[in-house]
Amino acid sequence: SSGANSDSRGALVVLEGLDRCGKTTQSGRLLTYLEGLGHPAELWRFPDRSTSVGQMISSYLSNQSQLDDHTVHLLFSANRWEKRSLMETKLKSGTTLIVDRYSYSGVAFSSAKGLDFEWCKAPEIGLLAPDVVLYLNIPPEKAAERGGYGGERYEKLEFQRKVAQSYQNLHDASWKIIDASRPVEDIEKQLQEIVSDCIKTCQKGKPLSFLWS
Ligand code: T5A
Ligand code: NA
Repeated sequence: SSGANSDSRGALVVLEGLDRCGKTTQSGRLLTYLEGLGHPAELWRFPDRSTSVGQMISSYLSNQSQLDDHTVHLLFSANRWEKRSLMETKLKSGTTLIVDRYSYSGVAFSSAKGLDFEWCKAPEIGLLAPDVVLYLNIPPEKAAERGGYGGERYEKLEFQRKVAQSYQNLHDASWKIIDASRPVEDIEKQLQEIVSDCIKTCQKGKPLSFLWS
């Protein structure tokens, strides 16, 4: 059989990790892979800098504006909420979404600044839960060597060390820890296998679930 049934849907695949861990490189390759298989897929990223909320975030990240830590946390969350219904529509229509950063980034980066962990999680409650989180695990020192950090606000080694610790408190059953220090092609192959399995499960009618499940 095709494995598809009336509850068949696309998979919500999230890539997470420190700045420069290779998320963008790997999301692009995953999209190409799925397109090659003829599977409907789209590449999304957060922050989505194209919306008006996203533009406020972008200006903050590039140090062109200052915002209170709580305020920017809620903007990152609002930026996911404004895409939530489209996300659900796409998944239900059978499209797999490859998402570069999601709620885990929101909590990891804000709590690394010292904000309360549970307070950081609260505004994410009710967003769609990923079917799989691909955590690209890399030592902060090694990420910092890659092409050099640009000028963005969080691209500092000391801060990235704290973010790595925050991420450790966010693992759940949907996480796969990927060794991201390996060559691009090795990581790419491992991700293809994980995502193919994940898509099959969703095509068989695995229900959508919600954060923080
Ligand atoms: N943020 C985000 C929050 O605080 N709260 C939130 O809710 C969200 C969603 C912007 C910032 O916002 C924060 C987190 C971020 O600090 P962003 O725009 O996604 O987020 O910025 P970055 O994640 O920093 O994007 P980068 O482009 O820096 O990192 P990537 O995408 O992880 O890495 P990539 O693929 O661009 O690769 C980086 C370099 O390494 C090389 C690449 O060629 C490139 O030069 N590379 C490798 N080299 C060797 N071996 C490999 N396996 C390699 N893979 C890639
Ligand atoms: Na990126």
